[in-house]
Amino acid sequence: MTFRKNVLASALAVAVGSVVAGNAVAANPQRLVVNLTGGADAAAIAAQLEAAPGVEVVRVFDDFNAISVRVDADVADPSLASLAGIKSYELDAPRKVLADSYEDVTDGGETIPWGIQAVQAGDVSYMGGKKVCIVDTGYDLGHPDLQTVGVDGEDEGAGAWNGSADAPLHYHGTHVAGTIAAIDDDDGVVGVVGDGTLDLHIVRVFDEGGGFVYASDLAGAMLDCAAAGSDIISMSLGSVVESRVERQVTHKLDRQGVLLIAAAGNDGNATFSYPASYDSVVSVAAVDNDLVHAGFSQRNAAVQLAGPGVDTVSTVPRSEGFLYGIASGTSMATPHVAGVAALVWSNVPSCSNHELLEALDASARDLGTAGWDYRYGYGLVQARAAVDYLAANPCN
Ligand SMILES: [Ca+2]
Ligand SMILES: [Ca+2]
Repeated sequence: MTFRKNVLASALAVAVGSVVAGNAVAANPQRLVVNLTGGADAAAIAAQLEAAPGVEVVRVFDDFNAISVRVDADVADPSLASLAGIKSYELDAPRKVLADSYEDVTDGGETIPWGIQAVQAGDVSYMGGKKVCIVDTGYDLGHPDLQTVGVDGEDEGAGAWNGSADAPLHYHGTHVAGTIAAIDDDDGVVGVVGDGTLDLHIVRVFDEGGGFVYASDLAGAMLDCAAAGSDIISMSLGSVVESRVERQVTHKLDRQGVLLIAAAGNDGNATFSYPASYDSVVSVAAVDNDLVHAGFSQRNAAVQLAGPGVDTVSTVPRSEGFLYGIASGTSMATPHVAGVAALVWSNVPSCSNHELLEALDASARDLGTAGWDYRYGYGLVQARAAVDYLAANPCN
């Protein structure tokens, strides 16, 4: 008991004093994840925590032995750590978007962005029936180049998923969405699935500043995606600190058949970024339009596939005063892979998430040193080649 008390006391002390150094975002000092012992009654413990001064329960993860809490360390009683069923506390890790600002682009008829061509999106027809969940800054519903039907969403504490006067949209999520599904018409841009029939589920986790959220919020968002029936989750976000509950959620959803895809990170080094670097998540690196690895794109053993992520033209919210913008980041590479996954999977609906991914890996365009490497993973994702691969190697 004393040990547990000390754990909470030190966690609170760390929480109060902590600012993450360097280029990482500062951790909010007041968010923790409470890890429970196996078999503990999460709801009962959550009720006890909620009743304590200075503690607010944010989310109860019934299936994962965890509770995320907001703690006022000046008020909370460290002896709370001695509650039966509590194993440990950890700081809730920050997660941020993985692109900087964009530059506006003047619309002059329809442009097929270079990345859409590079992944062979135009060479495969979308056959319907797939839903992509975008966990991001929201979606400009009503943008002239984005779907208004087949789209729904929810707010995870950051404002309306489609924006509102008091919670306007940061550009990032709408840009990501356009890469996946901008409409193939005579105007603007086109996404990987351009026929306007892809099902989209939008979970808004970032506010209008596009700052950061907590790993437990992201874990909750992934569960929201799955509950909405999503086949694929696209996450253009991440950071360096692992999270137990986030990892467990990715493993569970992967076993349920969901394909999880996330950005490898923009720090230009070999560190692992999460959620991308969990075993159950596809980590996506960025290449430029010469198909050369982008200097900012993290290189490590977790990188699995590469996507176009430099000078990507896509949609931005109308509230920005423009319709289109150009941006770079592993944030831009990720939706190319998510879109290709949906496109290919719609042609082979009997394939599991693992079978689909094996085909995307096997059919990727090898870049850099021969075979898998830590800059490009298996290489640039290729829609046509993946469909051909699956015709020759059908799923059971
Ligand atoms: Ca268009
Ligand atoms: Ca290679």
